[in-house]
Amino acid sequence: MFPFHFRTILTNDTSMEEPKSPKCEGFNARSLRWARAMIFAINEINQRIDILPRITLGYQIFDTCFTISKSVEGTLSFLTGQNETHPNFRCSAGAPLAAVIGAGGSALSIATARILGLYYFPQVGYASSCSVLSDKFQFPSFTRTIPSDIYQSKGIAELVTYFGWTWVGTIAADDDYGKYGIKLFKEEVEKNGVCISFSETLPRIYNKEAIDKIVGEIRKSSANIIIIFSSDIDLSALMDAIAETNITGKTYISSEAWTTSALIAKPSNYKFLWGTVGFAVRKALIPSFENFLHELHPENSTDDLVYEFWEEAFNCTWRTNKALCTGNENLRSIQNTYTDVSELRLTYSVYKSVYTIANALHDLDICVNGHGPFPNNECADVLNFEPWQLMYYLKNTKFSVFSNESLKFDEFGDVDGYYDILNWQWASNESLVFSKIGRYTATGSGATFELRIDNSSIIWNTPTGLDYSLPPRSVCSESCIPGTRKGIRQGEPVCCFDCIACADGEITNETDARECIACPSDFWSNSHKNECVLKEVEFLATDEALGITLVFLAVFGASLVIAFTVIYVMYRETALVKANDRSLSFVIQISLVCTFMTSILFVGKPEEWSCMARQTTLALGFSLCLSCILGKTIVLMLAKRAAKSKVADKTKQITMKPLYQKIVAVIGLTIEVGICIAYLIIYPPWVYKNMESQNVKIILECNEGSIEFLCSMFGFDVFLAILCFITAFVARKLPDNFNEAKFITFGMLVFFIVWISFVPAYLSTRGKFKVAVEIFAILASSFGLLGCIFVPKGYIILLKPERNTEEIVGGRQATNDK
Ligand code: TCR
Repeated sequence: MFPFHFRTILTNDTSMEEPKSPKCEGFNARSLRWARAMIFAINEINQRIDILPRITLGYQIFDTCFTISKSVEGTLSFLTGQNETHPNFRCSAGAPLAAVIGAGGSALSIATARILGLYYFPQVGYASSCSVLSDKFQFPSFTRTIPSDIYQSKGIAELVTYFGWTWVGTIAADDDYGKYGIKLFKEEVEKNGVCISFSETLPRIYNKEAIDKIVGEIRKSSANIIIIFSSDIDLSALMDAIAETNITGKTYISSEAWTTSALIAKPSNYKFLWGTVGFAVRKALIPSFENFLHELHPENSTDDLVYEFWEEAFNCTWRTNKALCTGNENLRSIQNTYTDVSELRLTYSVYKSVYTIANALHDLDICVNGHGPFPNNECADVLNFEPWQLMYYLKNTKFSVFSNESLKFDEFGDVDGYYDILNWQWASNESLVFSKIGRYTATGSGATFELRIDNSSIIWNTPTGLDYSLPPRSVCSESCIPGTRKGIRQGEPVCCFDCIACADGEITNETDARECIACPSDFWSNSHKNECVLKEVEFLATDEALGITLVFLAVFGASLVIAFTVIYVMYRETALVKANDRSLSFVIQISLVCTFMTSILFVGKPEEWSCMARQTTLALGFSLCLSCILGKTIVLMLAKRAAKSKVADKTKQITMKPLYQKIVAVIGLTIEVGICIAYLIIYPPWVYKNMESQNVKIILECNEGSIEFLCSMFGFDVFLAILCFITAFVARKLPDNFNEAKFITFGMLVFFIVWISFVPAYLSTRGKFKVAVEIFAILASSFGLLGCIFVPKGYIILLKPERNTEEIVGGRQATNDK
């Protein structure tokens, strides 16, 4: 059974007369070649002495018109041996019927196989590749010489994955071949994360609107790869429409049925179909087949079909007078689909079908009675056998054609998958050639497969049309680089997504990541968000400019204090030094050195010990300093009172003075030491990695432990300072040559101003600058005290020695005494 025509002519059915078999139209020269291949193979077998030596094979050819009803009709008339309702499995000449070859497309084979299956009548398909035909429950007597589409669909899916296309369109013919082929393809490809942009079905009967809709879909879609599963006959209308609308830059992936079809690969389609990649079944050179094709001539044939072909081929007619066919036309002088033997693929499949049946028959013929497979070890008779008996041999036959391909059928009546992968390339003469660029082989329903592609031999039809060697891209969204993640687009396929940059502190280190990963707590994302980098540890280091400056200032301050000590020691016998309790001044100097030096403890990497030491030594230093000053000011204040009340008790005062001062200093220091010890024992400060306040950095700082203790510690200092201030303020107006109280008042004011402004500055800075602010405050207040208490005295001692006399310095005491 061969589709010599494309379609039946639609007739208006009336139920008033007996139904007639419809007529067919649209001559298909390709299938004439197939039929000729069958005849050629049968002739060949009849001449061979190694296959069926005593038997002559015959044939009967039916035209299916590419229509189910016509195929069924052919099957019935074949089985009944003309117009009888009951099959007698004899042909019109009385010889037994062996098998059916056909019926072309899958839809037709499915229909006929259902009837033939009833009788278990052997059927060998040469073009019916649909996967459902492997179902031996439904089609028990069907075998085929073309591989099942399971292989082809998987192969195309493999190809799509191979080239990284994730966004493709599909077009299927509206028959079993197209629908099942695309279904299998989709199933396969979706496993690999490929998305289908559009999925269209070709209309069975020409329908302009449906075709236009598909064309619109192709044009609209961003998919550059379109997979078409259809026979050439169904596809040609769409291809003509595409040729008219000039859609270029798309690459079509063709199924076996149209890969090498002259109906599609025609010059008007070249400019948008070049670059097509397609699957094709095995090809062969059949020796002397070309000559056999040329032998076809109306004179030595009684068949109408040959006359029709002649008219078609030479564009003449046998009936009217215009352009009459003469019979002298020569087939060798023309080039058409029929005479073209360059791509004998399905033709070869037909050829193999004939050989399959002949070999099965041969096996049946050579059966030795008593060793046969049937009950009682009987054999079947070649001249009179039952269909199921041949079926037995057909299933088990195994042979080789042209010695390079051995044929055997699996339990489903299928052969192994073998496909050439062809690429439509421009030839030098402006035509297209089908160039082999690889192959796909598979067995066991595609469980094992091999895809081989020679990338360099492919000519691609890319949308940009620039580099023919570069495979086109067909993706909905370009993949997301590390540092970004896929963001789903609501209501769109998974292949369409946005790339969203990771948030700070999160990274992705692979392409197409679904989620960003948060960095571990010590780490932070780099600027590209593709790596977690160790957070920078921040503290006020000794080797940076700020740290060095502060340390320098601290050392400078301390040396200044020491310089004053030296001066005091050198001038210890002078009036000014003697007048101000020497030992107390010395203690104040020590405490100032101490506060200057504690600021160094704030610089550098915080350690457990430095955290504990820094605040306490600072507080101790200040309390020592302030309580000494307080001692002084209290004495000054008392002196003033005495001066005022004029109740002078010289001896009492002179003896009370140093003692008073020292007691006050010792009390102040003792209280502060007590607080400090309690602080360090109960709730000491510790080193703390601050990760919260700044994301990119870890701030290494001292956590002060108990705020209460800290406050009471400094609170006591403040208390001392206030007392100093008040007492000094009261004593400031003492008529004195050298008015110490005035300077102390002034120094306390500086102290307050510095520490009051310290609070907001400290609270509003972060990181290492917080520490720097504190150091500034320490240095400023220490310099303030130094400046107000010692500098004026130093000035007099060094630069105004004439005022450093007993009379002038002691004027106060003189006044007091008076
Ligand atoms: N299987 C198709 C029909 C078909 C065909 C072809 C038709 C195949 N190859 C080549 C014309 C030319 C493959 C089917 O329907 O199963």
